[in-house]
Amino acid sequence: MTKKNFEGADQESLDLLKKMEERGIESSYDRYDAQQPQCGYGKIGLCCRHCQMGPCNVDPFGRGPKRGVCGADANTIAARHFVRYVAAGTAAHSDHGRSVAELLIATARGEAKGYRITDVNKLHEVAKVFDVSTEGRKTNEIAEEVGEMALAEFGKAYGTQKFANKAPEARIKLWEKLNITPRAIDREVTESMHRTGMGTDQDYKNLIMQACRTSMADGWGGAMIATELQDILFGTPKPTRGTANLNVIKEDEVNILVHGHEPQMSEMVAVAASDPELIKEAEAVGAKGISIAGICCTANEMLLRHGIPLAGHMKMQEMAIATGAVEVIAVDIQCVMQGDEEVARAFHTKLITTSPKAKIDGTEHIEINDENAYEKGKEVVRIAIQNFPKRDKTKVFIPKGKKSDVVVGFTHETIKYMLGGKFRASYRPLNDNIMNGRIRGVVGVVGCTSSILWPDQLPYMELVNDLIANDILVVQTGCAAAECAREGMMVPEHMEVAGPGLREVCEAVGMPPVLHAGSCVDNSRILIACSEMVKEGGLGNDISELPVAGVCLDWMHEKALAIGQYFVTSGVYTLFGTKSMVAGAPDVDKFLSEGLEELVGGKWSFTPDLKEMGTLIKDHIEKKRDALGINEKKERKLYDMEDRRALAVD
Ligand code: SF4
Ligand code: MSK
Repeated sequence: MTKKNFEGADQESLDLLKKMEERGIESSYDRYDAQQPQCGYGKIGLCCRHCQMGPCNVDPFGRGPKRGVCGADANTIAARHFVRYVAAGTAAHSDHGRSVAELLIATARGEAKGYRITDVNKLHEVAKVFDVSTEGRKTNEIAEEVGEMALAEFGKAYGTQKFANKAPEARIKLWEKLNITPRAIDREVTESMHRTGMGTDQDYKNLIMQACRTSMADGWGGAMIATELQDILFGTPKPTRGTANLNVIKEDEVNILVHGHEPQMSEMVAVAASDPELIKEAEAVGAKGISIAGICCTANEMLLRHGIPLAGHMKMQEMAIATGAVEVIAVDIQCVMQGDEEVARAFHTKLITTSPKAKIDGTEHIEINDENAYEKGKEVVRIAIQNFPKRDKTKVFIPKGKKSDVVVGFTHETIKYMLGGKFRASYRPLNDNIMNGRIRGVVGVVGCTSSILWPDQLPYMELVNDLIANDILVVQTGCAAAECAREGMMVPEHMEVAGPGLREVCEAVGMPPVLHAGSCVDNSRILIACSEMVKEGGLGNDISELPVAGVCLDWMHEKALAIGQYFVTSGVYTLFGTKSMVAGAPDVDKFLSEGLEELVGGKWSFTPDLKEMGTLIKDHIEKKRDALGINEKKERKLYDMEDRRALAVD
């Protein structure tokens, strides 16, 4: 059960939860409590609802049924459960990617008013991946063909995902040998659904191998398409300053929260909010201006590209509305709680859904598509302005606490430029610093926040500080990144917490020891960064040889499992901060945590114990360093000019 202490870390969230309780407004924490005790079978993967002879449960202690009505055993039921999670996560990221491909085509054809091709270099890079010729062609022509090629990745009859060719050669060969190179994205999701239905695939290892292939249709397919094409349209993020926490919501301005995942809607709302005519209208109703702030991964997208403030991560969405100072919360897809509607109703706030794929009963729906986004974005802003005078000032409560500064925007391109310099962008200095031990390794700390943990529990902060103190560079995305951003960990000054080696590198380059790389789909950036590290040389021939790991602590969404699975299948040791979701089937559990490593070089660990997790990560990194032969004691050489040049920023 949730412990309802209202004093502690993340006091801003706690203050708002207290206010919500005083006002009788239900939060996700109340609903989590109301759900207790949750189904024990479901928690460990032993509940099957895949046909009407069920639901079937298998008793993990052997006292009850050992099989479902159809004869499916614990391994089959748990593995099918796992595969369906991965397929759903892949579908979510990939459908997002498909929308971006469609938008790129519409933009290239001049059918999407307000959008433009922002990063032409990126367009040319992606054109190479899709074998689209660029010679003597206009940008729009190239963009249209790149968009068409990206769209074809979803349903092509033959061949495999083009972006998978960005992996190191050894990895590509391994995937081919295991027959897990992802084919068409829709095909992998469809096949997963098929194989997990009643009476089809009933071999847990065979099922998990399909989870491998499906997840890669996400990481090296749909999610990578989303990220790369968003960069073409909206710009590849560069180091940018911003602020983060609930109190970015402004007392004297029209406040609009943008929430969800696809930047299409939020970009246009942001553009509309800077329209001088609308600013005048806002002033006419007594506001000092129009303020946009983000929630969830939309917040990450907007913060990284434009420095637009981040109000909070997933589990803070209801609290942000409960400030009573939000005129409109405009949402698109994924991680939007239906509970927002009830909280908004307790205030003057209008919750507006904008995607035809994601409506909420009882809310206003303004459909935003590629053609009308700019006009509809203005409509959303205008609704917020007209709603401002209805704000009940007696209900407004914006917590005073900290507003953290952040420096964000560390894509794999930025890391290359920052470390290598503009004219010789390269991963060489990063690899060298890993080889000489100043940096022991790199860990991606990514993924969700959930209402299972009360706000004063800050697992990401604790783990990340432990890692950087041990000279491990941390790269973050998603809500995990938002938690550390709010906690003020994404500024160069946070290098104070880092170990001496990492601090030395951060000082030389002027970068934070915790790098914000973007939203959930941007985990694909981490795959590319790992591949580039391998290709740079000195750290083995495959991603599985690198001293790296991937972590998600407070995971809740199916997307997080898909991400974890594609990290594992790409050769990365991946740790999740809960008990195993297939704990009821020890064979499946063992296959995920041991068997897979023999096949794909990556493996899973599940543990809610943060200390244990820290130890597992550090031991793994040292083991990889030993295997690479870079742990042999070398005399610590003082920084010479050559080293300094290698680290210099232009
Ligand atoms: Fe039960 Fe088998 Fe149907 Fe699942 S597929 S609900 S185990 S009968
Ligand atoms: S929003 S999927 S809670 S990271 Fe991408 Fe955050 Fe997880 Fe949703």
